Amino acid sequence: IFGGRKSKPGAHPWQVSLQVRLKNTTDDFSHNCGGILLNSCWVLTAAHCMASTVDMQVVMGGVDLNKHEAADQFVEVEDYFMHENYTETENALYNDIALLKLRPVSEDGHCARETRFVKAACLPPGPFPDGIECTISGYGVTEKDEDGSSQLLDTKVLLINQTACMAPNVLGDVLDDSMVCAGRMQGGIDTCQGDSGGPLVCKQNNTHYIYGVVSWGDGCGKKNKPGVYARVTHFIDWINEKMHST
Ligand code: 4AZ
Repeated sequence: IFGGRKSKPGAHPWQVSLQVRLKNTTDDFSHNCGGILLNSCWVLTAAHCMASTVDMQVVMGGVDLNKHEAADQFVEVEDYFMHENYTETENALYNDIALLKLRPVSEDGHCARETRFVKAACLPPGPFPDGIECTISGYGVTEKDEDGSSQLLDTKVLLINQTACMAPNVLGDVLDDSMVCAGRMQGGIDTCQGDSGGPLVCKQNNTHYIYGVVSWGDGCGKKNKPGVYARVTHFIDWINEKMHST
């Protein structure tokens, strides 16, 4: 996160850290991407986070990846679904969305346990207006640290009109309707590498909705280069179909 501040415990209870097991270790994991808790056993993330597949765990509840915190929960990934039309080109990532099915931790079938620090985000009921303020959060690269932040950081961005974002001096016509832009045209406030898969959350009627999944950009925090997010409203049917399939 560029232009962020340390998140307060419990401020983003749907934020997860998607971690990959380091080679030849039994329980050494390293943060790879963000993710968003949709319910006890399902996490939404970016398809491009699934390149190094299988051996993954999800960590949630805490605000510092380097500390053992009472609120921490660790859950293994049982299965994953990448969008069938996920495409990487030189200029953009299309349909950059994936679902992780978590492994139940107990007899009653629950995976994540709901607490003050771990809570699902809602899927949006429909499109939200351009210009509204939404929140991004993550453990990714900052303006000060290219290794990312062990502390969860957050900041506020604006939803940017699709036509405005497709202007030649902004991101151009590589965008499609699987994407939504958010950021600050003046620069300095943005998601970056390591935030991918994490949340763009907008509050409407006192409810937090997951409006975007951190996907890609032209660098981080650059003037006239807002971040690009997988547009969750475009994928509601796909998400429900996968979650109800198994
Ligand atoms: C990345 O490399 C990445 N500024 C994620 C988000 C943005 C840029 C790059 C948006 O994963």
